[in-house]
Amino acid sequence: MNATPRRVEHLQTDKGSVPVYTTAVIEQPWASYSATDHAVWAQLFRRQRELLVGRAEAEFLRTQDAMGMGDAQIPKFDDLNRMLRARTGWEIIGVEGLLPELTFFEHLANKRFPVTWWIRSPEQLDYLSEPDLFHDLFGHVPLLMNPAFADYLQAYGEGGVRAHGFGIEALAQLTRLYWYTVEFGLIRTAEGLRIYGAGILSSKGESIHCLESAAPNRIGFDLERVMRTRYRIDTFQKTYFVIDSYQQLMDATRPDFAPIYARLAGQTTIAAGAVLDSDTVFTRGNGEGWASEGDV
Ligand code: HBI
Ligand code: FE
Repeated sequence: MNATPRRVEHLQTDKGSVPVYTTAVIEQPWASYSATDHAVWAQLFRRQRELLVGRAEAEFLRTQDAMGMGDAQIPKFDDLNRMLRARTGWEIIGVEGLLPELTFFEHLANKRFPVTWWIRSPEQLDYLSEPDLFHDLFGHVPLLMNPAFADYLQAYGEGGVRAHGFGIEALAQLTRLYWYTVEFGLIRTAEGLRIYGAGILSSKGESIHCLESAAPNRIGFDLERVMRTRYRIDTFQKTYFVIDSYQQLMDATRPDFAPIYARLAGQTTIAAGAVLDSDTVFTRGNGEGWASEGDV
């Protein structure tokens, strides 16, 4: 019997919250989940599923069902992996917390999606500052069954590994791309705008805010525009970028990024809430409640 893996979380110091990184790949210690862990999963699962009907992209919800995710218990990675391997060749691997960027990119490039093994406590139902099992499994894993999205994520990982040779500005640009697509992306469907970003899908407040609030901008996806746009980590996003299809993401990521990094090197970044003349604007936000500082 293996020891239970560590639960690696940020450190609270006199300088504020400091992220802690880990590289271990571990077996999901499924037998060690407590009744409280399963109850937290069940509560979050039911709450989000109720909210997401008519808000999440329909395929996301269908895929969750098809994968057997439900409120009865925390899913087993092995069960999900059988379906993922058969469908797109991806697998999920258990991790203890945040990975260093390059390690994270290498896993994606090899079609391995890191999933945090531990779940938040009942006191953290609405917010925590790092990924946990609910965010990773509920939010990210269903889309790994979609071939176009899965290819995009792999290409993204390969791009990330290469970007390490281009310096920190290129890495910042790639992080913005991940943030505004994989984490906070919206998609245009025949029924209207829908959510596909995992950071929204796993958040009660943002699931409603991103579609219904008058505050944020909703702007058509444009690769270089997104790579220049700063973002929020501690409040709802000021801007959401809207794709037409997962294929659009894959097509945008196919070209060599080296000329893009070179072109962007001469340009300023864009504030999280800015709207440009060149944008395709679906909604111009009224900015209500926006903090004036704090874009990263
Ligand atoms: N590690 N476990 C984990 N999960 C993430 O989403 C993650 C990470 N390390 C780095 C990282 N994300 C970011 O750098 C992405 O923005 C690329
Ligand atoms: Fe995430």
